[in-house]
Amino acid sequence: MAQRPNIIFIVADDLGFADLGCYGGRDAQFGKVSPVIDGLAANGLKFSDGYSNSPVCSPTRFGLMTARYQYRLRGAAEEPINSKAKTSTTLGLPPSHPTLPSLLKEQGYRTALIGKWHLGYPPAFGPLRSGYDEFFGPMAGGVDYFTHCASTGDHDLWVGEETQPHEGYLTDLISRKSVDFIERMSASPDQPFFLSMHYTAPHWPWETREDHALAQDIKDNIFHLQGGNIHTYHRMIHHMDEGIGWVVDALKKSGQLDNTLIVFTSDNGGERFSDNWPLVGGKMDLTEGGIRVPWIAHWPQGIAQPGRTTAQHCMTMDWSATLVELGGGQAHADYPFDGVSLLPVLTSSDACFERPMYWRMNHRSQRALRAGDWKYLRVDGNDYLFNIAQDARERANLAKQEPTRLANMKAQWETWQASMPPIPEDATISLGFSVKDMPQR
Ligand SMILES: [Ca+2]
Repeated sequence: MAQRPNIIFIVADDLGFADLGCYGGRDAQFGKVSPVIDGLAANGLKFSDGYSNSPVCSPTRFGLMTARYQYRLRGAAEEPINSKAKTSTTLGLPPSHPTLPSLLKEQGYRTALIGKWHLGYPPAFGPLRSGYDEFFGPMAGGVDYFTHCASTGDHDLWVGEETQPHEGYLTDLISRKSVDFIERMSASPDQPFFLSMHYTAPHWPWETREDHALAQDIKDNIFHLQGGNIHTYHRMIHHMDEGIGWVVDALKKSGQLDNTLIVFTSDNGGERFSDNWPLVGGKMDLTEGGIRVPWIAHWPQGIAQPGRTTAQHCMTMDWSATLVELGGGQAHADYPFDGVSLLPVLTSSDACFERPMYWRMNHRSQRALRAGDWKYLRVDGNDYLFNIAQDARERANLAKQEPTRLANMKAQWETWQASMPPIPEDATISLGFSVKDMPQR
């Protein structure tokens, strides 16, 4: 086998299904929103039916780190982990658990997380305790782009296990630190690297690179319910896209682009300014808009027939399993993967396999199963059945037309549910806003 590829795994925060041009997103007032990412898709592989492990931040990140259903870990029952976790010794990713970076590190990869962690705080938890050699970024669920303070007002930009002040717009800091990492790694090209780039963009607060003055106005409530618009939102995505362009340039310059796998996705469906067309729902929902997200892979030396789109079903933890396999590793015997490797789909242009996927949410007692063209969905005690291949918008409920199929899928979901720990009694749900702040559809 040739030299194992470098891996760069890019996660946007709350980016919706159709926010990118290559997923049908509209242009901004200033032009193309995501030309660099669109270019990666055009020269790589795009997934039409890829999902996140959860419709909310930290649960998806547990799935990403462990390659297992996040429901297996107590911390992942928080929807999402909030600031009260700061002193907790249970609400985080246990350092004893094997992770995507730790399994790659065992195979000789140099590992870094540049960007958001959101899986618990030191001293109980932290990226350096879970397989990363280096960490630069926030630990909280949301921080201001300029002050780098969390919603509590605490400064939350860390280098390793210490907070450190840095000047600048967070999206750009993440991009520049990533370029710096790539340049440093290129000094020893025989040893591959795994870089996690976890942008906070385009998550609230609604600040572009020019909006530093705004940071002072909203410092008491960075949920920023009185601000933002689609123009600001487009610009925030564009800043991230530019930064990914800097990373691609750094890879080209150091001769590493051809043998680097770049994966791009979002941690959950879009939030209030997002475009999720044609899907309904968004962050916190198990309708498609909450969980179907962009998945793009770019790897000139590895992807068969670049430029294609695949209908392969996948979710976040499948990518973790894929990357571990690609790096030559495997699951720890005590922590077998729930994720399924997608490597055949990358390296062969006609590979496609059955991949039933399960979700559950404490919020609104939601449950979902996507199996083939079909989806079983429960929200607020109501059961629905949709043919997603025909009706991704989930408006044509076929529950009455196909009662046997509904019953079978419901039973299948319940069998899966019985294999998972129950939702803990003390699990919390944190919503950033309600119908009092803005009207619901
Ligand atoms: Ca998120």
